[in-house]
Amino acid sequence: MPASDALVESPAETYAREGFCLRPQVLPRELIERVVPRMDAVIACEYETGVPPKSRLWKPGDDPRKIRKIDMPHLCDRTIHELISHPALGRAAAEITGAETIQVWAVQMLYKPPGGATAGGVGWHQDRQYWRYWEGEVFTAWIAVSDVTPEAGPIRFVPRSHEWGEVEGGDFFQGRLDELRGKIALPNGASWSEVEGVLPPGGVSFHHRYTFHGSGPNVSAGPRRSFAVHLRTEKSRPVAGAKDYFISNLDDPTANPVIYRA
Ligand SMILES: O=C(O)CCC(=O)C(=O)O
Repeated sequence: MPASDALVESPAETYAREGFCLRPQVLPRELIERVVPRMDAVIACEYETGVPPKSRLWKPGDDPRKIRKIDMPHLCDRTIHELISHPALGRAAAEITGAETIQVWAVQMLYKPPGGATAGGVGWHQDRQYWRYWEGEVFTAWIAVSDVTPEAGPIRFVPRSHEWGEVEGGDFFQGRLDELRGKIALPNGASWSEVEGVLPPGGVSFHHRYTFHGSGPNVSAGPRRSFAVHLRTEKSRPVAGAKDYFISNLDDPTANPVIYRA
């Protein structure tokens, strides 16, 4: 091996150390281009399959400055399903975790309108705080559908925060990031820094369930379009006795496709 190759870190090493990694080229551009109008259809409550999403925080007529968060949009639309179950996503997820099996267990469509409103932001949080019904290896792949520049309100990751365990104070729904940051009590010796997940269309970031992340308003000229795809490996299981929609359908390949097997 040439000496220079030994210095190049793998995405798996970055993910393990920092709690996140960025993969700028994962999904085909032609698929991304086909997904854009399908997102608009779902936002407009037009469901190709006739099946509505599990839930939606925004509907036509609501405040246009607010983020559109729609859960399980792949139930509504075949092209969105093709995207979130694409084998390249499964391979990239397996590469960073070393997993034998990768399964999708939840999807959020996130459309952040331009205009820079605070209501478009996502507050600092750890995904784990919302996932009480899982134990073991569950994590997130975030797919950029638009060009996610620094102006578009990219995700901001706090490097190495996945080593802190669970920390009180996070809130996805509180978009005033500076205010929220003051309420998060860091463990002794921990320090807070932020890295922006800037990605082109078709790029993907992966983050650990304990990694603190959030995102500010979109001050670019167009919408920030993305999907947060929540994944599990064979090293995860529903908590015994827990009940939740997201662990009730794991044998259903439409809702919860397996996207990688070694
Ligand atoms: O899209 C964002 O800005 C945040 C998404 C998020 O919280 C997640 O993917 O877990």
